[in-house]
Amino acid sequence: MILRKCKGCGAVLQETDPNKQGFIPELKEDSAYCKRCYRMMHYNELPKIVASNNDYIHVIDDVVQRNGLIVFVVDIFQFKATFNKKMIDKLRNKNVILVANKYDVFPKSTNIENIVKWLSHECEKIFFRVDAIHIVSSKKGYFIDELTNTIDIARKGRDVYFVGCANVGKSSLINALLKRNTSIKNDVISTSVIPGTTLNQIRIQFFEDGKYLVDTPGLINEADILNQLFPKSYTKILPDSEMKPITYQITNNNAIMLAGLAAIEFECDSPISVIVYTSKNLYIHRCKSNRVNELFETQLGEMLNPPTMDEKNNFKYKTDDFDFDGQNKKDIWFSGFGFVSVKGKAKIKVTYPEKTEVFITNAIIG
Ligand SMILES: Nc1nc2c(ncn2[C@@H]2O[C@H](COP(=O)(O)OP(=O)(O)OP(=O)(O)O)[C@@H](O)[C@H]2O)c(=O)[nH]1
Ligand SMILES: [Mg+2]
Repeated sequence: MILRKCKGCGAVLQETDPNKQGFIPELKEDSAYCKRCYRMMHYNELPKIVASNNDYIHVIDDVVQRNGLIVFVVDIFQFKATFNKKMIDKLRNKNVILVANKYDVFPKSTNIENIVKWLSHECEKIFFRVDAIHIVSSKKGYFIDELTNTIDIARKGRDVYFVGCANVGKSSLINALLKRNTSIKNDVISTSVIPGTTLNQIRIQFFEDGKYLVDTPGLINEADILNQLFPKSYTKILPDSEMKPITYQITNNNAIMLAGLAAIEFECDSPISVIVYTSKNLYIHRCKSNRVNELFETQLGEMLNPPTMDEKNNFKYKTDDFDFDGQNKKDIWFSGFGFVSVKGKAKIKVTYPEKTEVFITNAIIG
């Protein structure tokens, strides 16, 4: 018996168990999509069955053993979380093109050359060798031709595998490549805002020599804020269009709260400049540092939302202290909900959800 796979998620089609991957009520010779993918594509339904890290490990181990070109996709808005150490460890010593997707959410004024240099430096810092770096937007189709050219040169007659954390836009990128380079007009692979949409390898014959583009399930990042929220809050977290950075002149004992997700408190001798890069749907509140605890206690789920009332019970916070010497502009990255750029000398206390992470880098912009 030939196993037929769903074109949208890669699961093996089956007509016996509606609660398992690949279910289709009636399996026919020409069945292409499982019920889950059909409903995602035609009714914008969110998937209830999602990939686990077992699916990811099973597939990634197979991919790295093959002699293919690897396109390692990261989400530029969540760069530090998706430039993930576990992923990188799998990809060392392979032919890798690093692709930073979702460029459309960055302000139009952003200098792309500087971002490429910054990404290149981040790779060098951890001795991660890549053959090329590209910045793209799968959603808007930005720089897809440039990536196509690099893939054509670098693949040297081999298949091309798209790997990366869940939700970075691997499937969207393959859809964009197909729409740009073939007569296909609609998405072939299912995509959604829920991490774990792609369930198994999806192989699409693409090149003239018969070789394939291969999509894979993403590594679910346990520190991602999305894991602690319900999908209805995602629209407040994930920018769906260009971010509008907000600049603050911060004086001693000022604080900035990123809804109820984080608070950043500043101690500084002279005023410093702080720019907040988040979804424009996320409520940003500036206050005195001595009000932060009270606001967390009284306003969580109300003014400070997300988390909503339903979500806030899962939230526990931790704090980290940082000493910025004022030499270079620095970014404070939160796992999944944005970054804050700080120019100036300051002691900084960051309060954020316990299960997430905070990273400091030199500023990505400017
Ligand atoms: N703003 C923006 N959103 C994007 C872009 N590419 C993908 N997305 C969105 O990001 C979400 C995840 O996209 P997918 O293509 O499903 O991501 P994936 O990496 O295949 O995810 P998994 O299959 O879960 O591993 C979807 O809501 C997409 O619409 C982009 O270039 N810009
Ligand atoms: Mg996918």
